[in-house]
Amino acid sequence: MDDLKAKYLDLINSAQDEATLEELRLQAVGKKGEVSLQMRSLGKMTAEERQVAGPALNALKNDINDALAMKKAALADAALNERLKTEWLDVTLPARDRRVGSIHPISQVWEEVTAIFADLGFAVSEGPQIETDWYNFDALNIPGHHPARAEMDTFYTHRAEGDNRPPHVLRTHTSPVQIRSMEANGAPIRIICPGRVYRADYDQTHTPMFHQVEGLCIDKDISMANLKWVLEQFFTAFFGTSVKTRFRASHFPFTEPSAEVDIQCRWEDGSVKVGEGDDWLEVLGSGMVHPKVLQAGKIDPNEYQGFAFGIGIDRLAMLKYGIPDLRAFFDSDLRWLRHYGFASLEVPTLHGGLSG
Ligand code: 2NL
Repeated sequence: MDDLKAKYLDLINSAQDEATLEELRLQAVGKKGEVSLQMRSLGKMTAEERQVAGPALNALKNDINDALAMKKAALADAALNERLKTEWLDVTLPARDRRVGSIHPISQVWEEVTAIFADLGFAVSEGPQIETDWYNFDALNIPGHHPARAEMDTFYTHRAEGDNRPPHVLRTHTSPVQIRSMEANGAPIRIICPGRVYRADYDQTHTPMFHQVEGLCIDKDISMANLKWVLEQFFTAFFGTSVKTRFRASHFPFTEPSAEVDIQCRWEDGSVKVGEGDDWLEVLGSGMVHPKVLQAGKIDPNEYQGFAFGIGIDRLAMLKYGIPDLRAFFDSDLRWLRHYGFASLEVPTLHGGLSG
């Protein structure tokens, strides 16, 4: 028994893995193991011999089982220490850099313009991009023979033979939203309508889809003076510097009188600086809403009058952020977007100078 004990404790001690330990367990104390065979021989012994050999064999079995358990725990410990040596992780390292998207300059300027007019008390109104020709043209005093209605400038939706619904167009301005607002809410009104508009035109300075923000202010005592003040407030907030405006007499079917508005600027090495110098840059159209347009919106022109204006958002973005090519806005070129885009947390605020 001492030989058996010495042999197995030695083998167990030098085992290098769990599989070897299991083999040793079977060899020693398994059903057909050496210790078990010895136990079977107890039956052939005399009662006195058995009284000595029985407890001794049991003790041997326990010693071997204890040694197996201890060695197993030691092997597991060693394996864990080995893993801890190779698999450690420095949780204090900074996180990996990840590419994040950016805000398109048009979205940025859209938000800036909205924030400024909201501060001036204008609500934001939006509407459908597919309109009937009544909302897009007739309600705005643009008659059937007007060149703006010609097929070449306007996208008309396809109509099947026998379709007797009114013709539908992709809106060519956001004015229909204002007509809908007049109809739905009546006067007084103080809204801006930013949105996508469509015209069949494509060259250096025109894309078939672009962005416009129109404004409408109607009440019992509104004049061109209010228009001029609002626009000067707007440009000064938008460009972050005081900007002079110049009104030039013009003509639109939906306003009377009408004015085109220029802002003060200076040209320098082929690029333009707004708010300094004594050149002028045309940026918007405006006027007093035509009585026929008020009537189309179910507002009594004898009781109410107001001003309206329209500005191109894309054009404003080019001016403010020095973007030279209009068409690049819609190329979805990632290098361009990363260069001209804004971080998503650069939320426009009035106190933050709007540009972030
Ligand atoms: C331009 C011209 C303008 C308006 C838009 C408007 C809307 C209603 C009634 C009257 Cl509902 N007018 N909008 C007025 C004058 C000019 O835009 O050249 N924009 C870039």
